[in-house]
Amino acid sequence: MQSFEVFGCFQRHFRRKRDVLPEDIKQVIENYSENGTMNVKNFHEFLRNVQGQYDEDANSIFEKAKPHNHLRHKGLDLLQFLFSDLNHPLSAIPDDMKSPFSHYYIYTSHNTYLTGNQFTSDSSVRPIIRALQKGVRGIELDLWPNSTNTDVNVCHGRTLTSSVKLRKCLKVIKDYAFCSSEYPVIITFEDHLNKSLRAKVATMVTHTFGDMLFLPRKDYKLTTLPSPADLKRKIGISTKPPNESLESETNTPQKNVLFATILDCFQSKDDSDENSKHQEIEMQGEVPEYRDLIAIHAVKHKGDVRDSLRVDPNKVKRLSLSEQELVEASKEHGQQIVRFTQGNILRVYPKGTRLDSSNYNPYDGWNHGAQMVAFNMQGYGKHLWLMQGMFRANNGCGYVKKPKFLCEGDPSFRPNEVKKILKVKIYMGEGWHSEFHHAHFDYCSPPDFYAKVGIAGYGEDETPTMHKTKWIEDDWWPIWDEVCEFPIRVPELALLMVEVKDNDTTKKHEFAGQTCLPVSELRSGIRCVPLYNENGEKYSTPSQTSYDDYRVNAWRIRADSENLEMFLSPIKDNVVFDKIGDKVVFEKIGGLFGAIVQPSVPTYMVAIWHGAALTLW
Ligand SMILES: [Ca+2]
Ligand SMILES: [Ca+2]
Ligand SMILES: [Ca+2]
Repeated sequence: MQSFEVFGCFQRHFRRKRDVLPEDIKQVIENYSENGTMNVKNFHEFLRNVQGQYDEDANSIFEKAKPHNHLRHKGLDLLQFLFSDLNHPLSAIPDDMKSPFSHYYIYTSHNTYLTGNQFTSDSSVRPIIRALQKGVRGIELDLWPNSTNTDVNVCHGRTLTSSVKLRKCLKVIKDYAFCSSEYPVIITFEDHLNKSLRAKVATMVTHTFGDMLFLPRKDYKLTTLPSPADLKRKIGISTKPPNESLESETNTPQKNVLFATILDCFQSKDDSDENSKHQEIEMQGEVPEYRDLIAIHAVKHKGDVRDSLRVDPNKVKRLSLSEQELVEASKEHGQQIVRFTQGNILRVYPKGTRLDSSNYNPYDGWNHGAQMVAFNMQGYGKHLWLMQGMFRANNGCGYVKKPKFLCEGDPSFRPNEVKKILKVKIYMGEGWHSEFHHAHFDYCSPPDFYAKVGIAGYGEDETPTMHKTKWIEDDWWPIWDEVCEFPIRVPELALLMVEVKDNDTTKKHEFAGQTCLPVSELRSGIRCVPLYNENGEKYSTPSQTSYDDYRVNAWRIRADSENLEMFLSPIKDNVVFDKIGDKVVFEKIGGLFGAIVQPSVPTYMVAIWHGAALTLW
């Protein structure tokens, strides 16, 4: 009863202000619609004059937009269109995919099988599925013998993480590899096996993937890498050839080792670089069927980094460096790293002390052409947002073409010359009111949102402090209407960062959504920018939830039984569901399913306008 009184109070004092709009948007509505409704002709003019979309088929976009517009049968609600997925901020023009593999950044995960931290969390196939669904193309599996030395497990060795069977991991990789991108998946093995288990891995891999495998030439001398287009729907293995791998002495990862020993192992060694001396003995002979599977040979970095970075004209290789080794090497040998990455593959991985699955600045690797900047995808925070932002480019296919100066050297490259001024006007925010409890942000009043806008990028492109808008007091529908400008020197590597927070005077400001967008793909015009939560999960749009979305949600649940309760709890009363094996089967028994599902998957959107005030490139 009391909560109703409070709710009433909110209704009286803080009415929804949908009729209040930024001036520019009011103008557009006035110029291109009649009472907010557009016909095809209005729509065509609007796309051309406001959005700068000259070549698009206005009729087909109009038709696609209309079904969401149930209330108006004749035209298109302009405001509704502005806030729809069809008005997304990125151009969908694909990169050239026919250059050698080394000319692309590859969306790469670190210890892909871990569900949480690097020390005590469970190993599972679920994070592998999730990574593949997000378009991740580099999957890492650490191979260890089981306790009886008869089978191969995947786990983070010498920690308290649980293990999962390699067989299961390979199976889900086969099933999900191309569910969101048809470009090749690279599995990197960190191999702690003996000879007989390697033979077993070879059989398992061949048996599971069959024709999907990208196999190297028999003489092991891959001199130029094929292109991602050449390898569509292929899976490649990259690891150290057996005689360069370590032979584990104890073979079994010890789960009950003392904390001190574990800590020691983290500090002295990182996980893909097996330099732990007592573990290393020479390989006795080799397993040709295992070696034959390795598409890209990995080499171990030891000693002088200049030796590791030496380019062998007769053989392409993959080198792994920890984030610290990379930073250290780039101080003196930046140019050599760039030269190495023009024809070879460099993988960078998080330092071993990141037990909490945090990440590092991906630009340390990208600026030097490192293709595989491996991240803890189950992590969170700004660095992960940048990674996710970078791979929104190129239709999210998991490969992004590196800039020319990194691929082949470009004598005309001037890192200090401003090539473009990006002008961003941030208009308004929308969507929080329907998803959050009225007291979520502030206990006694509506939230006070502000937005932060900035650039992450090469060298000086990085904005030292983000532009912060004024905060709009007590309003679920903030209108900021503020302009900021960013000079950009290397647009190919720049990311536009947007973050929304609730301003508070007494405590830490609450997070309310974020996104990062590749500047080179930004479309001009008034655009709808979907925001993501702290883990980078996307929110979907309530008004557009259809029966298909409902099935997609069900499928997500199947892939993610961990979150089963979270998803199911709000919909339990209206659907019948059943669990058969890993599958959850739904049956709708009444009610509008979309509306019921939606509270657990909110939408936050910010409309922005941007345009290049000055384009010099
Ligand atoms: Ca607050
Ligand atoms: Ca407030
Ligand atoms: Ca507040």
